[in-house]
Amino acid sequence: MKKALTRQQYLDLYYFMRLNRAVEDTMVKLFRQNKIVGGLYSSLGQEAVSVGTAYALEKKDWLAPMIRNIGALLVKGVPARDVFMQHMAKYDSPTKGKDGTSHFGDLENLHIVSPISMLGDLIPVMTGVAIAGRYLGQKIVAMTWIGDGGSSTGVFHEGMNFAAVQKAPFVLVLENNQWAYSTPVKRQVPLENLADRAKAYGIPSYVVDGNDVVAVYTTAKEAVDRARNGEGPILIEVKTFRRLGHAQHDPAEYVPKEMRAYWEARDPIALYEKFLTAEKLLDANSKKEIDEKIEKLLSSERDFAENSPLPPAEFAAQGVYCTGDDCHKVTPKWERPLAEVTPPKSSVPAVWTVKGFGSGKASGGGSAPIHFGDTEKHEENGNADQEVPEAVAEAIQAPAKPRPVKSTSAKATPKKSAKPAVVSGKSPARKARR
Ligand SMILES: Cc1ncc(C[n+]2csc(CCOP(=O)(O)OP(=O)(O)O)c2C)c(N)n1
Ligand SMILES: [Mg+2]
Repeated sequence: MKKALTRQQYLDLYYFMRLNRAVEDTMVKLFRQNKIVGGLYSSLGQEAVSVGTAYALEKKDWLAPMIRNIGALLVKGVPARDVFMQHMAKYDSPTKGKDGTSHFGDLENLHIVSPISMLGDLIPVMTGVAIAGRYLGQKIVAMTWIGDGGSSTGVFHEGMNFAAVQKAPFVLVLENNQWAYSTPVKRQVPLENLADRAKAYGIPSYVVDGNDVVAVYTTAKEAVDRARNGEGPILIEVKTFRRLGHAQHDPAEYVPKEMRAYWEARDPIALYEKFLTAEKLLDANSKKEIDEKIEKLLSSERDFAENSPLPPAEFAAQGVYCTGDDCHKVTPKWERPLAEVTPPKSSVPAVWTVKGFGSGKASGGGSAPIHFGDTEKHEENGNADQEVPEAVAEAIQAPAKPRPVKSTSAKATPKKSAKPAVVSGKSPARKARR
């Protein structure tokens, strides 16, 4: 561990790792008392991953957690009581008892997208969030996590390719904890470093020790800064270990004893305490203060959760299907005024022209009359004289020199010029492919 952070940052990382572990320890107790509804997953030994990565985000940034990322929720500002109540299906929980585990988000304030159970599906979703932020000129970064097992799904590859070609400000943390349920990583992917998957998408990647919170944080911070500065998506492989079974029901007897012993000796909190003590950032007194602060906080958060009622029986039938205005007014919450999403306000110019939708340059074509702005007419198509819908006719200009390459780059020049809109290698799509 290198010393490079402020004292407050070091102590924050420590506090959140401790809080993460204490929240999950409390939930194990609740589970054994039969107060948790559904499964309970654990991130024991992986706290440095959730905390170190989420701590690299700014308040305006977006994240979407997976099952072992309660630490990331806590860093982003979710109160422990919400995590408890959600798992206990209480009426005051974010989903009012309709769903368990961490299946909740907060789009309004904390910028959290709810987890999706289908592994990998958050990758294209968060890529969309990242691109939306760019359109709105918000300079945000979107982050999500995926396991070693989840990195073998089809949607992982589709999503990463899409993020790469769009140069989305997106950071994916690949949490390699050596196991996907009872399958060891070597039995499901023939790579030493899962970060190598990034090569297929032409994007940068890092490999980092997931039990060293300072290394995780500094790597994530660099990745987040790069993504924010327009370098496109970045993959971080974090090597760590799932210390318990897949969930509470799984004793994980299939894990070799030596492997477990190796990683138990590398507990991220114990390692960090050693570092903080050696650097004189933590002594017995300040440790005791933190112990007491967390104990007091969680005791009241747990009381609140336990005292919250279960949802009334009749609520089970409500809010399941939306029936329109008699359920609630369906309004597009995320609709933006046209002026906000088009130049000069948006950071990326719209690149095709349809009446009422921004401005740009379209190219005509028989079967698909509206292409992205930098797509030139295909020479062989010979469709220059084919009919073009009225809506786009006025915007269509013949490119000076036909090229057979189609690009979906979002960078185009909305000026009335005879030159092809994109000729330099500066487009996000082109750069990403290098
Ligand atoms: C597409 C898909 N396939 C299978 C599952 C069932 N499933 C849930 S978690 C899990 C194991 C995931 O392992 P990994 O991605 O390594 O994450 P970890 O549990 O180790 O954090 C499986 C197979 C699922 N949720 N989605
Ligand atoms: Mg795994």
